[in-house]
Amino acid sequence: MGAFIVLEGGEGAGKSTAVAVIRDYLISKGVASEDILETREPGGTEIAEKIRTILKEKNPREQLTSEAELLLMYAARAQLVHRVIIPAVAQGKFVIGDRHDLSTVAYQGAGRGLPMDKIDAVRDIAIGNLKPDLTIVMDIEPEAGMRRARNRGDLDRFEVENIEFFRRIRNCFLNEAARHPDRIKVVDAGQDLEHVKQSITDILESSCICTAG
Ligand code: T5A
Repeated sequence: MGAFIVLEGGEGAGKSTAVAVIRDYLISKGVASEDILETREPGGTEIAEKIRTILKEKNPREQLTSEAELLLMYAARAQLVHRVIIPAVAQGKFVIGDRHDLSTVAYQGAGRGLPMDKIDAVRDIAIGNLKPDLTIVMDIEPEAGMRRARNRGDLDRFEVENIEFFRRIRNCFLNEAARHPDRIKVVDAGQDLEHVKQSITDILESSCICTAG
């Protein structure tokens, strides 16, 4: 049957960790591992990964504008959606996305302050009305998420933003989840790993995803 499941959230929320939980869940339901694809955004194709490098690197000689950032995010997403996600789901595969479109609403919309009507217009060109079957927002206090990110090492161009930027992003994720409770679920990502895993499994069990395989 196939599905597109997305993890969203702030820095250091544990999205990459959660991808593995979803993969294990699908396998426990009888989905073959070759029918599960993991993607990350920005990135996930050869061209999109090149765009990711531009987006993440700190360049002291030239600051990326918010407008260019938005367009590059959608250029990368268009490659991934049309080259990977849509064909895979059409073949009955499961795609687990480490970030997708809601990140743009949160980071470029709430974070950078770009108007939503402009974001909607670019999205329409890039990916049309594609929507994930299920989005799980890994919610964590920005201070705690940044502590985890800092422990991992070097900070990228986004991670050096101030805490207010990340507070706006967090509020946006939570507001979007409140507006669309049928397709966007929230996990308290500040819990220990075992509880996080259980919360994700509970969400998958109660969604149509559990009828897979
Ligand atoms: N961006 C992206 C936009 O601005 N707009 C967009 O449209 C898109 C798609 C991507 C950047 O691009 C921005 C957002 C990002 O700033 P990235 O490197 O992919 O850059 O950044 P993140 O997606 O934020 O990845 P991170 O690795 O920072 O966060 P994760 O994946 O949420 O966290 P994870 O799983 O790596 O965990 C972080 C650390 O915490 C530990 C892990 O072991 C790890 O060390 N951890 C826990 N520790 C204790 N308890 C738990 N429950 C834990 N869960 C994880």
